[in-house]
Amino acid sequence: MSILEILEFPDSRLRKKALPVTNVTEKEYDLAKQMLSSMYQAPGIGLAATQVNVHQRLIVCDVSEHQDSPLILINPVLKESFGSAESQEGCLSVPGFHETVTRASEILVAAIDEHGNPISKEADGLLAICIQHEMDHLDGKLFVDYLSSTKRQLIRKKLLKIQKLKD
Ligand code: K2U
Ligand code: ZN
Repeated sequence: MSILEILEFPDSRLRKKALPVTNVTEKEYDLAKQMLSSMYQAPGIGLAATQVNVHQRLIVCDVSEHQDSPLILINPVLKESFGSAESQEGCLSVPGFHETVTRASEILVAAIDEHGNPISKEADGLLAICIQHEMDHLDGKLFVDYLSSTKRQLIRKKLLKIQKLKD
């Protein structure tokens, strides 16, 4: 399974709003499997198609201890959210930075699974955070957008400097 390149902030392609998947085919399933391989290798517990420069509404998550409970959500829609939880978030597209973000503590998400079947998923804890984080990616939103503009600009400047050194 190939490892996909993950776009890094401030790449403007991370700001594109993903389009709904109109038909779930083998192509979408293969993409999801490649995203899961790339996520496990990073390592990470979530990944959105936007991050691998595919602008379709598809996310993957796996918060299990042994990385054996992959969740593929196509066209995810947040139906209900409850409570509030603060957590330290990072992002594979913003490597090396972690900041506190507040999100709903429990959610109910409607989506389509990799076989094209409608599903409804209740989540709390880290999975709820991960799904909300990934769904933000589909709308071109990053966790740094919850920070002050000063903090965001500082992270932007530092990442641009690191990226320039890699060139
Ligand atoms: O979207 C991504 O970049 C992957 C995110 C998913 C995530 C962010 C914040 C909170 C939960 C999930 C992470 O970078 S994956 C890295 C990671 C690994 C273990 C625990 C939390 C985050
Ligand atoms: Zn992220």
